Amino acid sequence: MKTLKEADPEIYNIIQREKQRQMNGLELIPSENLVSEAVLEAMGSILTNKYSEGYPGKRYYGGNAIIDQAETLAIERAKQLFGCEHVNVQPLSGSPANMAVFFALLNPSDTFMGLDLSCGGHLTHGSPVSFSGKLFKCIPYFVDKETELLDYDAIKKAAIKEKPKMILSGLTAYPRKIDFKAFGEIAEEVEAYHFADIAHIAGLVAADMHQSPVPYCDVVTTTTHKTLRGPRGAIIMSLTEDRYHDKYHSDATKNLAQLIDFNVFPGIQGGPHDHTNAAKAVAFKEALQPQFKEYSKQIVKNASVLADSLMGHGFRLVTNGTDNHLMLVDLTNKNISGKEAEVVLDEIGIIVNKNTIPYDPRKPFDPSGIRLGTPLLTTRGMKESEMKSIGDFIAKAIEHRQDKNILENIHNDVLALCKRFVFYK
Ligand code: DSN
Repeated sequence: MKTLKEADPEIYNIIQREKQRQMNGLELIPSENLVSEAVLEAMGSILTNKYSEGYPGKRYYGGNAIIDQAETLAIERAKQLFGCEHVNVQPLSGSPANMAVFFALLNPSDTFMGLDLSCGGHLTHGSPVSFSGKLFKCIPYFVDKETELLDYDAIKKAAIKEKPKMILSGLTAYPRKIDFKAFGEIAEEVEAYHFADIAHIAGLVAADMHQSPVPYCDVVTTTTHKTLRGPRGAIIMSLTEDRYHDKYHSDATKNLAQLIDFNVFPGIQGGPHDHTNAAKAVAFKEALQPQFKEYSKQIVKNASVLADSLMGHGFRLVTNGTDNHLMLVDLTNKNISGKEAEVVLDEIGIIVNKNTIPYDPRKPFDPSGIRLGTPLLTTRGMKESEMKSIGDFIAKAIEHRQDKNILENIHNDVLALCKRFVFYK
């Protein structure tokens, strides 16, 4: 970054300091990852200079023949990776991708079902503070109070009663596998669209470490920067034909794929970010390599070992464990809130996020839990033994949170571990 260093030392220094922070800490936020130098280079390329409103072969600006090739590569690789019929690679991020799907499938005030935020859903799955809850009627479903698992019978009963036009499956803080087939069957029974948001688990799906929703869905969205390990952004996958066209779109002339595209651009976005879309193509190529399967397997193994390590120290995990990349720790029995734990851990270089647990008696800004995940540390090359140590560090730090000397010692252990796994030199 020689040029940046000279032109804008302030920003250059901020980037250097953030790089040091990323390398000197243990980032356990399950939605974060580290992208390759190749992805960074595509993102930082001159493709950022172009305007390309429209789609390959149908642009509103001249000079797009080369950009068309990049976007087409991204589309074709995504199709290969997920085995889907149609892909739109232009969404700027997960929320806009979801918004385009809502606008494509529903009319304002239409009813849909989504997993409540407090039980592991996302803001765009019907929260009253998001467009999804403001413009549409959300009937939330919840996890079972005892098992903390999705209860497919209860979801089916609610679907039969409420007759939603769309059922949204997906998670941001649910530590178990999702049965997309079961969701698909429920949706089919009530003639609702099935829309899955696989932002968190897309990398696991691509690597066959999680059931794919693609055969059981009308539409699937994912961000590209979480387990998929690409640039910040999103894609929308869909069937080409609209299964419920006559029922819901009898006056429309577009099939499902065209509806999705039309609602991304011109519906909610203008020009695509061609540099990011090229970086998506690079990340999809990486995810198509056999090493990516190994990486995804290791994410899940690491999460399982970290979960066991924490439970061994007396932490209660929501659902008593994990079978994906993340876990939710209920801190109630440790007499510390999620917010306090986040701060204590931050001070010793362990980065987590406070999170509600299902049926949390506390408020979202100071909830009972923390959420941890292993995609980023797995990218750094850490394996089972490091996960076991990280569980020990967390337990010791929380137990001795008033003891500055002990905290300093753990911080030194964290730094020593980080130095063994430097990703960005
Ligand atoms: N903000 C993301 C997460 O952390 O789970 C969801 O989009």
